[in-house]
Amino acid sequence: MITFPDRFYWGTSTSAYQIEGAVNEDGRGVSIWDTFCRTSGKIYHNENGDVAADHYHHWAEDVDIMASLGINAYRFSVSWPRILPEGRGKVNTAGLDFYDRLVDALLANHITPFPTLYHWDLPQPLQDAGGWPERATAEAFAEYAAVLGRRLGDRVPCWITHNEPMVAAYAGHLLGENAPGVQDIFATFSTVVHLLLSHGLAVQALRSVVRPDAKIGIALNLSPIHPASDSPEDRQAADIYDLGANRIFLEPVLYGRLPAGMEALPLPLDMISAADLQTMGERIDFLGVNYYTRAVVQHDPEAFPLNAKQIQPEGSEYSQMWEIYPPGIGELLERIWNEAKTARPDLRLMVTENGVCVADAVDFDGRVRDTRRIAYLRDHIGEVWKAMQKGVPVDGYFVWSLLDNFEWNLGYQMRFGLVHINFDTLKRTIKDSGRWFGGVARRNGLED
Ligand code: IFM
Repeated sequence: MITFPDRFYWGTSTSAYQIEGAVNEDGRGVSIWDTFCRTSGKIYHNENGDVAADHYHHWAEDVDIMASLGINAYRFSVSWPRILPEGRGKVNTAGLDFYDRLVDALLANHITPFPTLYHWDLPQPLQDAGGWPERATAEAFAEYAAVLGRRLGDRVPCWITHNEPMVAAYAGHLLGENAPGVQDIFATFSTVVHLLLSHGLAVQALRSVVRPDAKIGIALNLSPIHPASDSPEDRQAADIYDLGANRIFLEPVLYGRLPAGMEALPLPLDMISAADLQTMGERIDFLGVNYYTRAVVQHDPEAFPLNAKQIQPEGSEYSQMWEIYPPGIGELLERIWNEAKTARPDLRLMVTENGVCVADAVDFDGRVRDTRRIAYLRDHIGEVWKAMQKGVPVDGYFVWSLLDNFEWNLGYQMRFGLVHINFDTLKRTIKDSGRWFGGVARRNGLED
């Protein structure tokens, strides 16, 4: 038996647009994902989040499921357009009431709420005004943080500003695969800058209104980057990939500085002032780490913009979306901690997402036998524990995801949940992995 420290958070993660549905109810405004999903050809089967898992109406049942399993933490995101339909200005009280009820139900069931302020669903009016490439959006985000903090800050002990700014910036503004579907390197860079700036402004805004002992962090998606070979070209490609995937987010957030190597890139770095860097590095209590896989990278002169491309190594095991590589989570946690421990000895780490998309279905007897998901979770939790034995201060582990949900441009075909959703009837069925993870949470550890 591997036992974790007392009060370790065993949680599940979700996000608003992926599960809530109810896009036209109780005064919610339009988000960029509502708009993007209506653009034909952008989403698998032209699906959308209009209903999703209908969590907006099933939230009490979903909380009951977590409580019945023994899960002690829940990371959800707040839909900005439910709170501020125009993005800033008039507050929609009905939207705040929804999250207020959710938070109270979680606390009543001894489940610690971890709200995330932004999981990619920007209010459309802010996009119409220029979106994240505009500095005003960062200022609007801080106003929104203060509105939420004032309403929930007396009870919520842990806050997360952004989820995966890299995806919001790169998939949304470089590749155009996610909302708002822009493809422009400069819009991408200014989005990165304003997301990081808005994170720091939101930390300041939250701290001024929430309870003084509240913990505040950000969730970054990070990966170990491995060169495809020992050649100097591939090693250099891996290094620049690491800069674009990891260091460009880690260093401003943890140390208030730009990473070395940025000056070699053709980017308008002078748009970032010293004061902005200081704001980006506003002190956080914990760093959330979302880990799914590593990246194996090869030099490729055709690959825009870094001359580096990811390859799928032969002989590995794969899920429906990525290589399965459990040692990567330990390698990543150790690396972050080894880099941070001198400058930020009080920093805590949290695995805010880890999970896998593997085909599963409800069997004839009503069970979902998702043994590959159980194996994935067990192997990754084991690697987290090994990193903790080496001194890495990890306080929690959150599975992505509680529910099967809308996997963005891949639609409903990709299932990550511990709970199966029948998207026709909205019936919830706890998968074998859900019961297994509940056992881990109740025992506070892994059985041999
Ligand atoms: O579904 C996403 C989530 O929104 C952000 N992190 C990765 C998950 C799986 O792709």
